[in-house]
Amino acid sequence: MMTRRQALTVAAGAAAAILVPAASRAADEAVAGFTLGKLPYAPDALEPHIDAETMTIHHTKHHQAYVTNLNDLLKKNAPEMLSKSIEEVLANLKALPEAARQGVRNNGGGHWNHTFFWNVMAKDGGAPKGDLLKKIDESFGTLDGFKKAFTEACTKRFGSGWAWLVPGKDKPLMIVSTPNQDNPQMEGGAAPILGCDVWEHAYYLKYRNLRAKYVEAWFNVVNWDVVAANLDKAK
Ligand code: MN3
Repeated sequence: MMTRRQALTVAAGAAAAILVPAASRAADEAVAGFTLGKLPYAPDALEPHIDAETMTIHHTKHHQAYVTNLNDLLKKNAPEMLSKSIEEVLANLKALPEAARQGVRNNGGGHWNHTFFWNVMAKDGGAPKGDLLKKIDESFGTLDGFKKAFTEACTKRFGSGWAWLVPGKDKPLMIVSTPNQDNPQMEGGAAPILGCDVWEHAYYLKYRNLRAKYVEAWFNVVNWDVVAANLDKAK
């Protein structure tokens, strides 16, 4: 479904732009800002592991709210940032007015994290193989050893946050966890190659308080080809 913002952007590029009152266009569309991307699959594609209702609310309400709030904060506090990439915004939080910094961190982080999250999931995500599997084995013993350690990072995260798989220092890969909508690269760390959203909004409708059950099911929809591609990019 096209949002009003997208509709106006399309209209602005066509002759139909003249039908949009100039005043509202100037106020709303001076800079388009960030937009909610489409899911790379249908909302019910990850059933039964991730139910369609959770997916729809998570994408169209939660993720959309991060995008809307991010745009509002930047419009008020740093409009020049609206034309940057989300990576550039998150790498330059210190350049923002202090009053907006935490909000941009939360909502900009939310936008980056969720865009990443949708793309590391798929209906038939397969299994890790090749160099990725080798690095998982070297780092965690076995794939099951990795799943156990990753699940522990998910369940031990107190409150809301994320668990991530990132390139390591002593070993090829390591697991880290971040609170809220932070991610490992915000503090100058490595870009993650896999991440799991452990906010209650990601699982509560289907799994209630059972976060470990959600993570167990989530492993069935990890898109291992994308994780392998992320690892290649990190090299
Ligand atoms: Mn979420």
